[in-house]
Amino acid sequence: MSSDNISSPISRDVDIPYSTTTTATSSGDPSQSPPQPPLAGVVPLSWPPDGKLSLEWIQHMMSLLDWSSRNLAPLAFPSVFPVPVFDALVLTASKILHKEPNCLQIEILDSDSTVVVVGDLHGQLHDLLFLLEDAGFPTQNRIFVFNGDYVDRGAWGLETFLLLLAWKVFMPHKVYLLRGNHESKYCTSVYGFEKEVLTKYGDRGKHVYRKCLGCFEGLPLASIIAGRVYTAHGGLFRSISVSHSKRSKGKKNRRISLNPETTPLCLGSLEELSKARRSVLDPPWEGLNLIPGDVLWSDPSMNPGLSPNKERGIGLLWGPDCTEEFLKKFNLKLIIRSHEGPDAREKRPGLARMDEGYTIDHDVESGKLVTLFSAPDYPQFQATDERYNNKGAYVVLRPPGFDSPEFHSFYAIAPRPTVNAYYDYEEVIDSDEDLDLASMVTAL
Ligand SMILES: [Mn+2]
Repeated sequence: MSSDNISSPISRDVDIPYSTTTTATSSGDPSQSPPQPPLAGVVPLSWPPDGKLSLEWIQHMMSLLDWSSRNLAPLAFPSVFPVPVFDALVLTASKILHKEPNCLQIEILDSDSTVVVVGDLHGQLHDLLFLLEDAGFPTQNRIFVFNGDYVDRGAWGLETFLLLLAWKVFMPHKVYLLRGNHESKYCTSVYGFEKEVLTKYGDRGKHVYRKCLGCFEGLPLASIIAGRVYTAHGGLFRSISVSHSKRSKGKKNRRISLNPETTPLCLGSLEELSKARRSVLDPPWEGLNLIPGDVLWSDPSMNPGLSPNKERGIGLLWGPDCTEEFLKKFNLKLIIRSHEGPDAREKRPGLARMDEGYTIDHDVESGKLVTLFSAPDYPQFQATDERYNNKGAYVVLRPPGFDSPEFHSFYAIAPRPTVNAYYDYEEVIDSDEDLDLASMVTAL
């Protein structure tokens, strides 16, 4: 892996303490290089002695991550973000996240509060930094809901995830982080995040990766904003019907019918969602615990009904009739889901392209279904010269109804710092189709 512009002059005006004479060099694959001493002149981030993060601390962290992504080799990352700081941040965030319910109820108490919803980010740190400036930082009356897929594909998944964890720790009731399908062991082993972590943290990489996976397990699955808007990474989910055999005098010997060929699929309820077991490294595609996999992997379709999502190998496809049923049943007006970028949408005739970072997929009697994708110029690494050049978008929801989404599209930060990918993007398929279930079994 080549060094990423170490010798180029620092072009951004960042107010972090560092020595302008500091250089780091690497040649060849940094994961093969010997351990590096801390860089002279770089002041690493330190965890506040009282454990309380401040806005200044987070702003400093943002500057530092931006600077290091432009000026340091990946393997020098611990020089700015030492393992003890990583440990403290992830432990503090994990404790908060694991206590949250599967489906967050985000009540808006302040009449002038707005809610910003963000879709897939996929390690595109600089675009996230832009988004936060453009939308405005989280505040007491600006709530953020992130819809998952923070890592993989892009080269700064670790920075992206850690920054979001810091905001979560600083404002736990104003910043909400939902789980995406990429916050899993299987996806991160295929699409780059695992290798990114091992490269950046060297001999502590396995420890750091394991802690990230533990944190992913704690991420909630969905949210309901102001009682009106349902958000989740993939979307809707099935009912898990369990029929009890009457022969066994009500004892444990129950008969469970799970074969989708024989059991008609029907939509699950919010109560079922609340009872699902989300703390799994990879959501199962078979067995009893199917709701997390559906919520994280499903896609809308223009065909009516619910059906297995054969393209993905996990999750469901649901039609406009299901959107209507779900909205009506739970008195909702809007569904905001993410999960499909320009590459996925290119292969889905009948559904709109992702050029603007959002699409309105279902427009039904009770409300709408929106797909929101916040990674512009995605994926970062592409094998062809012809890029999608998609914009990213975020949604602002305003009182009193919070159900008329205001879309904000934005271009990618250009140029991106030059770095190498952490996965073989010429070999690994573009979108998440054809999930390799066999390798997922071994990944478990
Ligand atoms: Mn996804």
